[in-house]
Amino acid sequence: MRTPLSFSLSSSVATLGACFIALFGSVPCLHAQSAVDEALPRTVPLREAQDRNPDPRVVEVDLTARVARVKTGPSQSVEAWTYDGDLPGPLIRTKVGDRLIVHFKNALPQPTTVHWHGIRVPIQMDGVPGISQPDVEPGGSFTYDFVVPDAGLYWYHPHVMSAAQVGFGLYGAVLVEDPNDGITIDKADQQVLVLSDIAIQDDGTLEPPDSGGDAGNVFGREGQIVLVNGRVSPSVSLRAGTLQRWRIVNTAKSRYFQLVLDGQPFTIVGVDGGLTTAPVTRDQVVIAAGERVDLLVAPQGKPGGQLVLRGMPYDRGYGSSEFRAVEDLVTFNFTNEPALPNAARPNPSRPIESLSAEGATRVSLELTLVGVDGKSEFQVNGVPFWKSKPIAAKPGETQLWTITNKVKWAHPMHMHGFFFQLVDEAGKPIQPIALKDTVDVPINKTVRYLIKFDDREGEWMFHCHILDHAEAGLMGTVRLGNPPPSDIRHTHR
Ligand SMILES: [Cu+2]
Repeated sequence: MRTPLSFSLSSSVATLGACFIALFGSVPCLHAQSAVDEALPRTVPLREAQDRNPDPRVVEVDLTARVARVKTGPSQSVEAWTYDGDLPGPLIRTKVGDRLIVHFKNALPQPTTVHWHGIRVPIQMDGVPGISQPDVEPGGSFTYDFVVPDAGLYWYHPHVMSAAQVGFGLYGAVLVEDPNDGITIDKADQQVLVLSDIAIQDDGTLEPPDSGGDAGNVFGREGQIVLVNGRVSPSVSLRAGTLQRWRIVNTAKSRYFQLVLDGQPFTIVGVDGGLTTAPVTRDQVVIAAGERVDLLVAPQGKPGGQLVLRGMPYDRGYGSSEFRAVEDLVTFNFTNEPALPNAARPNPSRPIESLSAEGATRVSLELTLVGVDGKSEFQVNGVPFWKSKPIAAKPGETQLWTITNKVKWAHPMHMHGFFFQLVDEAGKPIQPIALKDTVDVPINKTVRYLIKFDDREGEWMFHCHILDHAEAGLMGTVRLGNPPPSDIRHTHR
């Protein structure tokens, strides 16, 4: 039997509230007491992978997925699933055009793979079992080897039992730098921030990935402990007014981050696929699961005082903001030096050729949520992933995608392997032009984008990056060119 699930859910908002709290738990007070100022770093530390190749254009690293006890605060730790024993995994730093070689080993008790979110890799390197490669079995290994063609901040995570494995701690960032991007900011003031959360039970172990049952799938499970580069509410120390560049990725499996800095402005210079055609200034920034932002900010305040970067409650469905606390993400302790005056910020501009909707093939997706045999199912055009047919595309073809969200939950929709450009109802580019691979499709809203496929034939995934939604059906594929048939729909059911 098939019924629109929204009826049964909306009838009992109070029950949902209780459910939400049960799912996400109360937020424990884990804020670390800041140490003396001089002991504090200027940016939140993030371990980097060691490049063991002397060739300046080749970055070659080892990466092992394994269970390890990680510290999340001065007196808290958890046995998490990690890359190289760290939460998050090590930052892989490359320059645009470099060749990246990753010798990956699986020391987990489960099969896994590595997907390189946002990087335009060949299909064989995309990390999707059944399409790209076989599962990397426990004790097995796989070498990822590709060129990083576009500057920007990207990230890596498994594409096997993603909701469970990402939720357990498997994620890390890849920074692809362009030394000539025109942003001259001291290296010491360039910061990569990996935002995530983790769900830890009262007994100190990881929460099972199916906690909360069907309602958990519909809500999209959030961890009650919010992490910034693996730490709870870290503190840094810098001189007030110091101009910084923050490249931020949201690796949480469901949570959105709505950032505010006490009303101080962020200059957003880039998003998923690097710099946009022009910066925009905002006093808050929402980063949906999977998205990235590149922003300039000069935290201001009294010398010797404090300023806190906060995550404000964000409603991504069913009033979910009501069940959340304000999160202190990073505390800035200003030194006693006089504040630097607000200086003009770099104003980088990157030419991006806008795609044209003229002659583009129309593709329409309608996202729905239904109950099937007492179980919630997310559907694209009336079918869950395992019953779907691939969308056909030809090399060189431009498509205009119209995604309509008829669910009372927002969905950050991610396309593997390709960037897209957002357009309005008339098919005209939304300014500034940006290269995106993940876009939030808000509740009851429609998002449109143009996507141009190149000659990397293969079957490419697209899916909601609320990973519980993806696994409950909100996925699909594009069959570009004439790749061999895949059994992806069987491996994902
Ligand atoms: Cu979703």
